[in-house]
Amino acid sequence: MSEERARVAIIMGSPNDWKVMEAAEKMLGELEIASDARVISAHRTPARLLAYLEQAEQQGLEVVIAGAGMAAHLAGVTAAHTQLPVLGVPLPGSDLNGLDALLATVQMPGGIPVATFAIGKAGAKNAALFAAAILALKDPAVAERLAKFRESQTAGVPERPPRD
Ligand code: RP5
Repeated sequence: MSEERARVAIIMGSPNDWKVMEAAEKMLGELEIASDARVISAHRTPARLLAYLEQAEQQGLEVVIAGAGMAAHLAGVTAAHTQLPVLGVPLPGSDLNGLDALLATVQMPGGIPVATFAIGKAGAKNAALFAAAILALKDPAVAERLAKFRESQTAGVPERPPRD
């Protein structure tokens, strides 16, 4: 967590998830958005999850990115306990390569939504960009940095494929 007040929570079910979820922190950092990364499991540390969510809004958090693998309940349980937007990132690593987590995260029954992203690092990065887009609605400085990121990304795409 940077010294600035965190606006985006990045929670994950296991320390083993960090190698993927750090992509979210990195992307937010590039956009100068402070985040708070925590290991919180819906299964193994349910009390920690409730305690964290109880104080999330008071602490100034505006979006929660939740990454989990296997029977990935973290994003859904998080969404059940907060009205903050919850962005779910299904994580690979299981024998099913994250397809299990994708289905568990995306197949929320009607009533409690979880916005679900791609499996793995691409999902973690896009969840960060989506969090930025949410903040940008009311924060022109974030909107400007997001626009610059996209411009620079576009400029970085070559017109022809590389040849050896
Ligand atoms: C989930 O179970 C975690 O998000 C992790 O992706 C998966 C396996 O956890 P570990 O056994 O690697 O700690 O809750």
